[in-house]
Amino acid sequence: MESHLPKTVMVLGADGYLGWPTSLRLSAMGHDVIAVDSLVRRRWDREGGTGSLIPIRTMPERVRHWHQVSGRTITWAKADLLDASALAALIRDHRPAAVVHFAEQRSAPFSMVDRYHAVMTQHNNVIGNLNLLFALRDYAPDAHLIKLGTMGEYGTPNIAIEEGFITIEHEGRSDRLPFPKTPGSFYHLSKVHDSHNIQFACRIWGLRSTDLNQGIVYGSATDEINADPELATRFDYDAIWGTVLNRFCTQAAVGRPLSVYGQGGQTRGLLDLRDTVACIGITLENPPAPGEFRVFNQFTEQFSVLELAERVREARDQHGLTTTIDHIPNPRVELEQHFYEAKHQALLDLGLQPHLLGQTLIESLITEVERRRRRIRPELLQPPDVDWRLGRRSPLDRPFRPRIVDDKGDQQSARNERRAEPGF
Ligand code: NAD
Ligand code: USQ
Repeated sequence: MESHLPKTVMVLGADGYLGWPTSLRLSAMGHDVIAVDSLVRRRWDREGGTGSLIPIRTMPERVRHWHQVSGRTITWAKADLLDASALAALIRDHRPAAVVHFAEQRSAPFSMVDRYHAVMTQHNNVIGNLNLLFALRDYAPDAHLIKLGTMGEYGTPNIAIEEGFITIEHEGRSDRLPFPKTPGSFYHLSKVHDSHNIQFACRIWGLRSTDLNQGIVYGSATDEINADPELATRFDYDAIWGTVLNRFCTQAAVGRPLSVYGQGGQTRGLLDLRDTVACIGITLENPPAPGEFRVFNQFTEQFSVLELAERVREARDQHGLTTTIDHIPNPRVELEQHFYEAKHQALLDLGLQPHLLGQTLIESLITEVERRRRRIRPELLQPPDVDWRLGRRSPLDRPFRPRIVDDKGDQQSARNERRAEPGF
């Protein structure tokens, strides 16, 4: 899809699983993409001993290679959203028409390790997002902020989930209010705080924003990556960063049992990586009005965790391969049997054509993983050692000294961040 109106678009978190393929897609659409990332995720990997199954290039290599194969330029800038002045300078210098904000700590288990990780997650996400709101107010108030939220903001209420808002009648009066939120981790809570801050900024400063409450993403392919594997994005499979279907496909590829937590009745919205990049493109082409805060639920199908495991098992059965499913004690505090019905109409109405999860897709994902079989580190497929009630369970090989992330100015925070205790 080529854009009718090429724009300057800033992608924050451009080195990540979703940010990189989105940067490629937006550039392919004809937009001028400014790719920004602090590279903190690569640091968290180094410190925690995790890593992408699919090898990924550095950001300078990525943008250079994209230029060679497409002739298009993605401008790369290393910056931390916690550094308010650096972020404001970027917004001031580029005056983007839109900002796509992926740049957050995105793992629920990582945020539940201990007090330090909970504070660090909320500090990174909430303060980074606040810094962005102020930079937009001051230097690009008309820009469209496309913010990645999460379906997990809503939790699993016993009523149908609307797209962001619900009309409530109470004591004879009625109002359209934000849908109630019951998130399941300190990470998911950080997204709720972001949503409130963005909605407030739209109300008081007239900013415009789309909050994309996205489900769990799976897959590693997009049109741009398929055309050139050198442009690959990261693929996580460990118990901290690996999301459920990517993890099950990796387990299946090496003949390990699929790790269903508890009964597996936990139901979630999911989508293909190709649909993530399509949704961002569609959202960008259809901006909200000034002052408008709108919410789209960004997923295409809902499955229980056990259904996902069974789908993977069936796909393997087709090839005469036996896959077992393990029910391991659930380290999280979450409902394992519950009602779930989440609306997701807005993006379909704007033209999204979903790629649905079929056996062929699961097989191609497993085949992609099998190609990297030798890079799979069995210890990363172990059950998680982060428990929602107790934090990290395994003994540490040295005393853990959590640091306080203070708020004495951004530089100080950034320094604390760099000095902070490694990983988990
Ligand atoms: P990721 O960890 O692969 O990428 C996030 C990127 O943001 C990393 O490259 C990291 O270095 C960068 N970053 C983090 N904090 C930063 C900061 N303060 N300043 C600058 N850069 C920073 O994660 P992802 O899977 O690509 O997720 C991207 C976004 O989408 C996140 O906000 C996440 O909450 C949301 N999301 C992801 C999924 C999913 O299944 N992956 C589902 C729903 C929502
Ligand atoms: N689960 C298993 N086995 C596993 C891994 C997970 O049973 O090996 C279960 C979990 O208990 C949970 C479900 O699968 O019930 C989803 O877990 P997940 O790790 O795939 O997803 P989650 O922690 O919710 O987080 C991921 C992304 C996050 C994003 C979120 C979207 O890491 O950035 O916001 O998906 S959503 O779930 O809609 O909130």
